[in-house]
Amino acid sequence: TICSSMDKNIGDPSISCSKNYSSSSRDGASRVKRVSIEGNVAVGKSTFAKLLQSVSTDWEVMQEPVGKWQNIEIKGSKEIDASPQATVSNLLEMMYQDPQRWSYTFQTYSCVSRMRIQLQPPPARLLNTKETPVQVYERSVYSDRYVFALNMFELGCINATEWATYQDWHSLMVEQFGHRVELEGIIYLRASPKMCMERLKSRGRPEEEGVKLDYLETLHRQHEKWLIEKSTEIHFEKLTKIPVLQLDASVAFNRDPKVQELFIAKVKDFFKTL
Ligand code: DCM
Ligand code: MG
Repeated sequence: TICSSMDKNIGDPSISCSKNYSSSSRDGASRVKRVSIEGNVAVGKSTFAKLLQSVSTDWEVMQEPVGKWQNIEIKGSKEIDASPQATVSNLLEMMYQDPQRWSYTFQTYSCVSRMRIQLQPPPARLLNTKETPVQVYERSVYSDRYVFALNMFELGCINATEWATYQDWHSLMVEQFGHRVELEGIIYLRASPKMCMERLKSRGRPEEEGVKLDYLETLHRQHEKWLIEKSTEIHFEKLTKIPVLQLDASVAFNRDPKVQELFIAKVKDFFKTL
């Protein structure tokens, strides 16, 4: 497989709202727009999300639950293990160390944990804002499937059986909960894989140490196919019609206030159209 040819592992190669609101708060909640920030690993989504959070209290940013993936609690079974202490395992690390073994598990858990977070109702302060309130998510259950899981399948790290099961439960989950996590817009932070590689190095997340440029290139291609070329086969009608705001993240938007202003202006205009 491509995956095994990649040096054995990629580590090496590299609410509106819940329907249960009281009617008054539901009116408020249905005004809330949902937007996800998409983009390659280390492109600067978290930095950008923090910037957005600092702009307006009418916007609520939900970070990607990476910390959860690094700390899976394993509670000892009472019969065998008398110790009450839970051990933790790092699923992100396991996935990068042995993608063939762990990609399916990782993709299952990352999507489920994200769904759990995104199903939470918007905070109360978003229900009575003057401007349009927006919940901004760092990535979505859609990039989980149409970028990461699909990529792992194409690299041979998720096999055909795993891919069939993944798609089956993913479709069911989105069909059942879809109305509560559906997006009104997508912000695509776009930069070259080389640039992402530099940022990945400088961020220095230990699990990602062995990630190779090749791998970031495959992820870049998946983003492009999904959000720009629109050639990825999508299984949810609404998703194919969602407006995408593309931002050139190759500029130093974490340091340059001029660029930040420009980005914020573009985002504000974009939110108005949703
Ligand atoms: N990740 C993944 N599959 C997903 C979502 C995330 O492999 N469905 C990985 C990529 C990064 C990390 O999790 O190593 C998230 O970091 P970042 O937000 O910078 O992309
Ligand atoms: Mg991040």
